[in-house]
Amino acid sequence: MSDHSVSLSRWLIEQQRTHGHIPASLRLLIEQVARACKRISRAVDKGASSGVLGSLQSSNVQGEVQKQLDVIANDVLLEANEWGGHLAAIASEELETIHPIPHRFPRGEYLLLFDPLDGSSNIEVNVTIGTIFSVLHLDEGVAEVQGEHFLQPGHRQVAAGYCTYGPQTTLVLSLGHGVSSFALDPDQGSFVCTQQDLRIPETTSEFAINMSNMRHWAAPVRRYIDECLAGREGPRGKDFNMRWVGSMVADVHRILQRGGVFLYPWDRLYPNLACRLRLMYEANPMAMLVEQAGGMAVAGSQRILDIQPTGLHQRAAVMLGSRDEVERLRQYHLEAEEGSRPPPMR
Ligand code: AHM
Ligand code: MG
Repeated sequence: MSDHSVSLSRWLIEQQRTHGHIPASLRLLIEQVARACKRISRAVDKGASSGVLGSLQSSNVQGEVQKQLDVIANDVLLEANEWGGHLAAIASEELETIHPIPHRFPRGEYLLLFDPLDGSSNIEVNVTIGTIFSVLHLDEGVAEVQGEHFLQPGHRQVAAGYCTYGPQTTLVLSLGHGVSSFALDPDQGSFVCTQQDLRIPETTSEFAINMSNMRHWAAPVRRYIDECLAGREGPRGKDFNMRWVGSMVADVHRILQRGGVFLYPWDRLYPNLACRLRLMYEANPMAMLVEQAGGMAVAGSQRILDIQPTGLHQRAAVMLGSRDEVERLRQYHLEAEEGSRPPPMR
């Protein structure tokens, strides 16, 4: 199914016929998220011409200055998803507490989490940004949804995805049976399936990290990057290339297409925050996509999807991408934890 004529709606129906695992309410949820992403894409496209660029006076729960488009994207996602009867509650990187579904609408069985506009520092410079989302199932028998009901480890995600707003608007999605990619056809105004069963190459010689934080990294990450930088003459015996967009969606999208490894590790720069990226809105959905595409995602020695969350807005170290490199990083962290350091792997 890669004739570019299969719409997202048809793809969802065909997935259900093939696997029998997609309830109608989950289909509606995905379609509503996709519809919201189309509206956000339009707002991003219009950019300066419609006066939506620039910062607001407000800060979000993370203490970060909000951009106008952060707030617009958040409102669009809330508005598109609260009326359909498929959700019990919503959590957003931009909101301090959860957003229960208003009583005037029926309540559904799913929980939706999102980072409405990832990479927002790139908005003004016209570099790819995106929306990241994660879907969980609400446990049975919950009368009133609270923040604690969202605190499920990432391996319990029912679906995860992101939409990039760049040269093309691309939706990448997993419902737990592989990863598919959809391009927004601007003529039809609909997403069409362009890639099925995306696979991340196991080996790579490309890494993505913010090198300016090098002095703040922990020893295993320093060791890994030092060895990459040593190139052909070093212990890895090959040269590496580096890319860093500064939008996780864009960096992960590149890795899903051609391999690579993405690192936002713990560093001393954010000692009180314990890392830059958020577990529930960024690390978990991306880890699910990467694992579903045959890659790996760890926070050090631990698999990201096994972290038991303790807070809605908690942060996590993120190392994900091509299996061989992420496994090496995991080994380096294990060795550091055990206090031994055998000769570097080749
Ligand atoms: P945001 O969700 O507020 O945009 O922050 C997350 C972004 C990621 O997309 C990106 O990988 C990282 O922050 C970039 O960080 P840095 O500014 O250190 O390069
Ligand atoms: Mg983000």
